[in-house]
Amino acid sequence: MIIPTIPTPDELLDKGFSRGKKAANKVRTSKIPKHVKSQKIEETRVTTACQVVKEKLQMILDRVPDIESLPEFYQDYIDITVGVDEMKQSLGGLNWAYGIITQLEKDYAKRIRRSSPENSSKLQKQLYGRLASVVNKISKDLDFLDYGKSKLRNMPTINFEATTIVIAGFPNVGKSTLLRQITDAEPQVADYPFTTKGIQIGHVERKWQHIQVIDTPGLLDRPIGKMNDIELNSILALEHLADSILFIFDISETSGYLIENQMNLFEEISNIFKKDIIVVFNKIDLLDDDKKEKLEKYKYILKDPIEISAFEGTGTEEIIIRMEKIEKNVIQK
Ligand SMILES: Nc1nc2c(ncn2[C@@H]2O[C@H](COP(=O)(O)OP(=O)(O)O)[C@@H](O)[C@H]2O)c(=O)[nH]1
Ligand SMILES: [Mg+2]
Repeated sequence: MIIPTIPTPDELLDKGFSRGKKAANKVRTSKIPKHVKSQKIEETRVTTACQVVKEKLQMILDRVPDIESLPEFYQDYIDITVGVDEMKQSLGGLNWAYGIITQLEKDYAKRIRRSSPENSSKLQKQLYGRLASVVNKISKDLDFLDYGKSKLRNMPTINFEATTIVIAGFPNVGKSTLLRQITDAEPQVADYPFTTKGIQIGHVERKWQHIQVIDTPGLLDRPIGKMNDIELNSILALEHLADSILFIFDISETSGYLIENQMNLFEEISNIFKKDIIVVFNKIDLLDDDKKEKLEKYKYILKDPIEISAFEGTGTEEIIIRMEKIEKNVIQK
């Protein structure tokens, strides 16, 4: 998400004060009748300082996207990562400051115009004090936006037109290997809550279709039953995106997980994601005859999964053919 650079209160004020001073100096050297010159100098100083601060606040308010108009996935993402309410509150703080400064500016400009030369300088100082106090009051809002900027810097870039497949399966079953095998070029690596290394998004380009495949290490590779609410929310955000889940079994069990355990995770994921699941049996290159027999039962239960070796690249074309047939979720993600 594009949040512009967020200044500290001091940076905001320094900018306002120094521009105010410059503008005032211009007035000082101009040909203005003596009896109104002091007032004009101070009025200029006051309005310039206020306007500079306001412009900066307005620029931030304009550039931060309206969270409610973002796709649901991003709203969830922002909520889990930094909190939508806190974000809105901070923006609200900036808005509040903008309004107050507008009032102060008007009020003091008027009072200075009507004042004596001596008084005009007093009023200017008073206004600067009040401006500083307003800006310092939004110090925590500016801090929060700056924190949000850093937390949201590496958000996943999602193509909402594309058919989207999310990969699940225990660690070491071959998820990354498959992603590299079927998608082209380097996958995009983006931050995602509760993933240790972030998520990876790979792309498959077919004639009329764009498919994006997402791997989420640390999220859809462990029992869901024990997760807390925030962890579950970060899974549910993926549900907005996924047109289908690709569940990978390591049928060689060399990853260290028995097929029975892998079935448990499969069932948890089927219950959470009300979607079609493409079931893949990986590492067929490592099968001995004993294993083959054990598998017959699971092949039957799972209705003929696609058998592949992600490592050797066999069987993977069938996965893509299945992906192409997925009905794209046309509801806003
Ligand atoms: N023999 C064989 N090894 C595989 C296959 N797929 C993955 N592997 C290996 O299994 C290990 C874990 O794979 P990886 O893709 O990192 O699993 P992930 O944790 O699910 O992403 C790596 O050493 C891979 O080379 C396969 O089809 N056959
Ligand atoms: Mg991996």
